[in-house]
Amino acid sequence: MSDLFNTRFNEVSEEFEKLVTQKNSPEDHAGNGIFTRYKNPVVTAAHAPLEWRFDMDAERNPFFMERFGINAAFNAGAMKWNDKYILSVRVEGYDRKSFFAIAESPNGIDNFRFWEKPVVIPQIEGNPDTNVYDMRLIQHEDGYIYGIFCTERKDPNAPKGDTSMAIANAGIVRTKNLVDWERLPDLISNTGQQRNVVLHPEFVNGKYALYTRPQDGFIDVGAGGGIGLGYVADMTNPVVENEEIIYGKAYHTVYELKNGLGPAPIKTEKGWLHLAHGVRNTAAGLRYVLYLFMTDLNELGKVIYKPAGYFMAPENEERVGDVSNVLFSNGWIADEDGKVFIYYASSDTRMHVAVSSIEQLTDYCINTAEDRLTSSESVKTIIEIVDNNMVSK
Ligand code: M1P
Repeated sequence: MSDLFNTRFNEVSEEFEKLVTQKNSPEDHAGNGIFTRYKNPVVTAAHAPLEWRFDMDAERNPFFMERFGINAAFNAGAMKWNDKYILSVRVEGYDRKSFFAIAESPNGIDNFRFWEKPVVIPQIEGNPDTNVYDMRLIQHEDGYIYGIFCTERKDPNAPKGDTSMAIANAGIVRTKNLVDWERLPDLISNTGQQRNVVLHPEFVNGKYALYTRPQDGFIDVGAGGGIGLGYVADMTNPVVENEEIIYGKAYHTVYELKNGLGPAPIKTEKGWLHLAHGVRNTAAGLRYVLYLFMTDLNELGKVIYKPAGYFMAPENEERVGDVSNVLFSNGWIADEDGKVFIYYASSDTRMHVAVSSIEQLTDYCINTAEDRLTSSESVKTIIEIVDNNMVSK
């Protein structure tokens, strides 16, 4: 082995071990009482195993040079599996292609390590995916773990010379061990393109319930948009029926331009707890924030609590990345003791965690006023809080 190879191998390995074993701790301020952010990102591009990136043979790689660059690690699905906290991370190479890889932590807040190899997603014959991303992991009561993700392909009707027009749809895989994945047909819906599709974890009248996000174009939702709910009789022939918008976009809100569901909802005594993202346009480009809402336990399509505005927005270094000013989440884990780990990505670049509880999140949803859509109504909300405080003095 050459000296250069040895020196670089040792340096790079040491840096890697230091990063993946780094302890995480809560931020040092009182916060808002709703959740606690943790200081360090939990998964980054630099967490990608060295074996994926380097040829470890000194003869073939005397400079110990990277052979495959990883650009980002973000938008991860999440679940608890054999007492471990599991993320299905969207890993993106320098070549712009995303793929999924499972990362595992013993405590949910640090020490995330990727499994040996990325996930192999079987391809649909004659219709391969160009790019795949944003997998939601859902443990369904039918016994399978489903991975619902966005599959993107070039639009066959793109005018000559247009190299960016694409079509998004929901790809579906399922597994029982997170290693061997069975590919099912892509979602069949008649409301245009689909992204941010999520499977509800329980049957509803014997059918699978799916949250959708119909859109007229690849980026713009157009006249479509909003979080939809539809039903599928058989996941091996996933035709969506009776799709209805349950949470639409609205003027002068944080979801004015578009919105989409994050992870599958968490069942609580007070209703289904949902985490979603809302998008608005600004002079500096699109701004993505996270918001919460709750739906009725028996009537899935009925929104019962709708706190105004955002629950989390990009802060400090979260604001900067490949696509700046973006928070996006498609994974959370509710522990048996009620603690909730919210995994969110910042600016399409890295993964973070914030910790809360079912009690805190439902309290937030139930007791935060709705958006009454005008400045004067917001002032009234504040005055109501002030007046209540005066009465209770
Ligand atoms: O770049 C921000 C996000 O944009 C898309 O989300 P949506 O369809 O809701 O606009 C997705 O590409 C997502 O991966 C990305 O984080």
